Amino acid sequence: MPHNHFTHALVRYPTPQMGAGLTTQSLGAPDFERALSQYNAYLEALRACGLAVQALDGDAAFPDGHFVEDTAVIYEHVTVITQPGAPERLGEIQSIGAALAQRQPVFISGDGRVDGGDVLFCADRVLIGLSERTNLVGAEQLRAALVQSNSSVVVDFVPVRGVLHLKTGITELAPGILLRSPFFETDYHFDFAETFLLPVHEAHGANVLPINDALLIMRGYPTVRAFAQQHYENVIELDMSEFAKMDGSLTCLSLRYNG
Ligand code: CIR
Repeated sequence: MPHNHFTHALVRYPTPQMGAGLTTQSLGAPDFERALSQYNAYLEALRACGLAVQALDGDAAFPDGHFVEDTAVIYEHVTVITQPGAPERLGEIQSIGAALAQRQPVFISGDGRVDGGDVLFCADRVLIGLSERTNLVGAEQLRAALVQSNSSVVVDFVPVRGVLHLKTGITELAPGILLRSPFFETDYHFDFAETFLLPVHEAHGANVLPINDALLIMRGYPTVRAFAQQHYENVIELDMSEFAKMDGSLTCLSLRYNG
């Protein structure tokens, strides 16, 4: 099964409290009504890609709770519930664990910390970013779970500096083609793929989301759109401005998996 083939997505609605979430940006407070309409367009795009979308209600106690990607990692038959690196977000995992209970998840535990935004599935390997949110203990626990599911999987650790998560800094546009933010610094060499370095004003556009035969990209990044159109007939452009104010992008708003 190709690594970007999915049948299901788990999401959680944002709440009017979303502006109280964590952010490193100085872009002002998100407009909730606009965020909701951007979010609904995102869900529509997931459905247009053929995914059955399970949407959980938002929980005002967790203003970052709609960034569900950080709370779990789903790879082939293994589901790992994380321990997000930001203490404010630890409580988000309860409801995600319950929603994924039928997949018999395993859990990052003890001192381990992992944000799913640091986990990038590429065509021939899995990259786990070591960031301010994901530590070595967590990355090793996650690698062990992935290897237990598939003993031939290649898992590399990637030091992450200059951006919040690995996938803020780099994503795989198509097999063997990576898009990289100029702010992302690392000692890891992505020599297994061709890497396109985006201009500074398009840095945030590095987060793209391939699903089945389509590629989701964010609106406002013409270089990204041009690359995307070279490789996909079906490019879906989405306005994510209100989520970007809170360090969010495309991948963070859903957990994709095969049901
Ligand atoms: C946070 O700082 O945790 C949220 N405001 C943004 C999380 C974005 N997650 C992601 O890109 N995977």
